[in-house]
Amino acid sequence: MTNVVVVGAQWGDEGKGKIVDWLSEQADIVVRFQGGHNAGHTLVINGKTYKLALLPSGVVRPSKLSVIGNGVVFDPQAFIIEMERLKEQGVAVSPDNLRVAENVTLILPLHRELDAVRENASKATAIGTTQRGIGPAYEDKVGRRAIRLMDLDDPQTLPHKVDRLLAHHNALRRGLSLPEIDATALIKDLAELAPKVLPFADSVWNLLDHKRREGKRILFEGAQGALLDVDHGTYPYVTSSNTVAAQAATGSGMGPNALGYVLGICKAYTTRVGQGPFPTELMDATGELIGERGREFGVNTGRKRRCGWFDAVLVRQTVRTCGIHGLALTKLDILDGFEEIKVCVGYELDGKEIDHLPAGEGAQSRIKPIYETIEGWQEPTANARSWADLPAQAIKYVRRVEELVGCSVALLSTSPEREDTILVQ
Ligand code: 2SA
Ligand code: GDP
Ligand code: MG
Repeated sequence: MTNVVVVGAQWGDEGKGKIVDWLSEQADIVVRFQGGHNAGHTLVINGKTYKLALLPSGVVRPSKLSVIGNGVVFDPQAFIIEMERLKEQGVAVSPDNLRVAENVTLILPLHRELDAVRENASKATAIGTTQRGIGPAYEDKVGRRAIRLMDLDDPQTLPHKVDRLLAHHNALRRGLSLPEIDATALIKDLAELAPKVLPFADSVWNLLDHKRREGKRILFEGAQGALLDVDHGTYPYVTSSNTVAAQAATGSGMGPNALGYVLGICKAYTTRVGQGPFPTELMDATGELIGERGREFGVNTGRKRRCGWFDAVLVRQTVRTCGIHGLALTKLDILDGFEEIKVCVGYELDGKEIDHLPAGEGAQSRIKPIYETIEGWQEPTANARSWADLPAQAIKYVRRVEELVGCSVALLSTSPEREDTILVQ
């Protein structure tokens, strides 16, 4: 195995956690490179379910090194809570198996508060965020006023950094009628967190560079999906990081030549959680049925996910924006038993046919999907572990998806279980 980048090829929740877990058997190191505890990655191993948010999916395998890269936004409190929850499930997390980039941006309570205040201000302006403080933390990073992990170890510069951060936030908070934050109190809170998180801090770019030279295999674990990318997604209904595969390099401190194979994960249908355009969304009984069968609820927030048919236009686009070499097609089993299945093969925009997602919000809201209808299959694909076990019509569906998106399916997933995965030859 070369290094592998796993990215979501739709709007997230494609089953990245399951696939990263399956692949991590062959890897030495698993690296998160963007997002934060807004991610919700589900792993099911021998009937036991693990839900990860901030921690890389590699932590469930004790012999693997897990890494949180500089491109992540890191909430120290959420980190401590997640480690404790995993400990109760018998998963040990320590600096022996987890390192966090010393230059990672911190999410503070003021970010969470701001995210929630903005989201709850009006329905018209809400993005449908997870309210974890992700956006406000990335804003401070780009605004050059963020507190980073290694700052907790530097009493000389921390007070000045806190002053700079609070000059911005307290002005904002006055405008929102929120109480101002006291610098001394914030410094005290950070000092209490420091001994719990600093032991994990490391020069991650350096560590990964050394490991790579030793021939170790690195698996990069993307969060959310390419259509939630801040540049290439359905802006402004996106997350605040780059979610495309190239971010694996920037978000870990490795050069792009270290990335290797790019595996895009996509569901055999489409889901999205939060606001924003969704051309193939089904607002009917079929959409409800897919959501029910697929158990489509947010891992962290419990929000009901919107469901619709597979959109080949979108996946064809993300195959290109991510440089995807092969796809893992998940949740094929959820389509078992449908008489007919629809696939979106193009869009109509203002009376003209187009073959891509237009960039503008207005145009995105006006596009209409053009469907092709494919005959379904009545025998189950659920729990199939070999290509030979699949009904002929299901194979036809997979082959048609490949043709439409211009990329081959390398893996098929037929249940949440780690082992119900087919390597397509
Ligand atoms: P944010 O919180 O600023 O990143 O939200 C911005 C948009 O990004 C979407 N987003 C997600 N979409 C799917 N899954 C995500 N993770 C959780 C899960 C979500 C949950 O695995 O189920 O528990 O609700 C995720 N994280 C962010 C979000 O819906 C906004 O559209
Ligand atoms: P991620 O964010 O991409 O890691 O995906 P989530 O964990 O948020 O959502 C995917 C859900 O689908 C989880 O509940 C998985 O256990 C489940 N899942 C993954 N692959 C399959 C599959 O092939 N079939 C079925 N039925 N469920 C799957
Ligand atoms: Mg998820």
